[in-house]
Amino acid sequence: MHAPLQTRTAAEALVAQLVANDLRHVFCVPGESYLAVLDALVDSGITVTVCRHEGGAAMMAEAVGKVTGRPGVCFVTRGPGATNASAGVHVAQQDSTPMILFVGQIERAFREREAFQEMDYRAVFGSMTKWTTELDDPDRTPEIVSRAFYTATAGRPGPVVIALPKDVLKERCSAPDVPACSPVETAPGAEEMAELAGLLAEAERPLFVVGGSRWTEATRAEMHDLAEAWGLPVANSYRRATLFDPLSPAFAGDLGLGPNPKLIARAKAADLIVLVGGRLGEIPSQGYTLLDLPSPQTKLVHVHPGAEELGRVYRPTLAIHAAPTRFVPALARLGVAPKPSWRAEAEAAHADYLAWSGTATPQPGGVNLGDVMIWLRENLPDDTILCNGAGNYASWIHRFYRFRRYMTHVAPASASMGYGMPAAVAMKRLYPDRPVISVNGDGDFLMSGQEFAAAVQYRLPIVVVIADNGQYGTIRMHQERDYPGRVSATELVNPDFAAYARAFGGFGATVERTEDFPAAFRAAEASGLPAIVHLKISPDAILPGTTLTAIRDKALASR
Ligand SMILES: Cc1ncc(C[n+]2csc(CCOP(=O)(O)OP(=O)(O)O)c2C)c(N)n1
Ligand SMILES: [Mg+2]
Repeated sequence: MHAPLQTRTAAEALVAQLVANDLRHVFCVPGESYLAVLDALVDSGITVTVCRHEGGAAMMAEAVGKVTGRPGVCFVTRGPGATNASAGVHVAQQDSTPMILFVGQIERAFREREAFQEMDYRAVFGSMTKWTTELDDPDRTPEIVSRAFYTATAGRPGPVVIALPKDVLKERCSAPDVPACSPVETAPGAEEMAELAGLLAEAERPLFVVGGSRWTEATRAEMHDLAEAWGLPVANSYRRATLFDPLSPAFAGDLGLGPNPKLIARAKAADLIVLVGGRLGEIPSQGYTLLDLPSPQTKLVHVHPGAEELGRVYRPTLAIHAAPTRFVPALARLGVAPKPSWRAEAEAAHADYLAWSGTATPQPGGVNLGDVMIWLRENLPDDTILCNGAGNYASWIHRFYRFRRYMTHVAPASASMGYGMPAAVAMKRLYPDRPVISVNGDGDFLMSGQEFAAAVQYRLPIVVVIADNGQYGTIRMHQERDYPGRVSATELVNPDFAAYARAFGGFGATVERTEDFPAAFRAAEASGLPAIVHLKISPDAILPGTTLTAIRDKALASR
């Protein structure tokens, strides 16, 4: 039944259209520019999470979009609210995540006077979104919101921004709701699949690389069955570790930052690379060195849901315009005769991965982050969600933690700092019954550490681990490589993070030795409160494989 005409405002129609799309959560920082929406949310059944910074709110929405494949929704106010939120919009762009950001806007009558906090959203967000628009006509509210759901999710997913003039929101909308967005699936053609069968039949050393978005748990499971049955080695792209179980015998390793050199050698020696869903961007392509560009010598099959991504960077041997959800079942239906050489490669690659991730490397200092990750992987349930942002500390996550289940890692492929804390809040709001942990660097955490207040406000018992090495370690590492001994703007004086947690109403513990971590972590869990476990890491422990001192000495020696 269509809603009765003229009885609701545009703000109410907007919220009804979100409900029609089965949206459960919105993340926001309020603003007087969109009071009418805040009011419409009151009786909507949608759960509202109020945040302390729009960057955090936008990252929370992005995290929801990432794990569910349906747009995460964020509301912020005009001007400064919108520019703060841009941090999360950029993550959604780089990570191919469906997301909708609604921004309060000045009244239509004041436009172009640079009224209070006025901005031209099309100009500001134009290069960051799939679509930026402004709602001009209250009667078009359902249409515009429906289109936002389609645009954000179709092809290569990404962010949409909709500005909402204050006066439009209060006007009457006579248009009925639009039915929920039904995702646009792109299936491969029979000709392309036949060509792929031919390429596989010729290949002795194929390597599959899974990445991007538009996967589902079922598609992932089908990819496992197929890879294991055929003996195909499968690596994951940067920050897409949950697309393949690391303990599957077909798992070849993580083609991200700081990868196993043996995996890089294997990828370079492959005679066929089948890239499913990802873009092979700067990080997984190892700074565009893995394949010749634009025309790789290695045969490359690129499977992507966005037609515009095919041939954009690499000219593939075969382009398949398809979402992983439709490609993987089509692959399973191909009459392929697996070769013994494939399985031999997969087994060797998997053995390399197990050796690379098996035991922690020695580190200077009292706390070895490798041992911490290994303890977590051995002691946390498989459905635990681990969130993080950016910094060298994440190298130990990528190398030693094992994401056994789909979407249990929520981290930005854009390597945006300050993501791990808001993402953990969003995940615990979404999945209250699953363990959620957030792993952060000291610099990283304080970019959105204020969202710890949201965790306290909503009583979310998440455990936040902070690897505190007193520096912006990643940048210090590059500094020592390029300008050895000349430290500039990378040292940090930090608060007592355990006391920080307590000041907010949470639980805090400080760990100075690896062997004290398990008890501190268990105490954090047992507190039932949002908790911070503050790890004191030696600044010299810069990467699992080397130290800051070694990097500096090497750079000095080569001068
Ligand atoms: C929003 C944002 N600003 C700056 C950077 C550049 N950057 C990348 S890692 C890093 C330092 C991270 O420091 P920390 O969180 O303490 O982790 P560590 O490297 O010390 O382990 C910086 C400044 C970034 N990736 N994102
Ligand atoms: Mg640090």
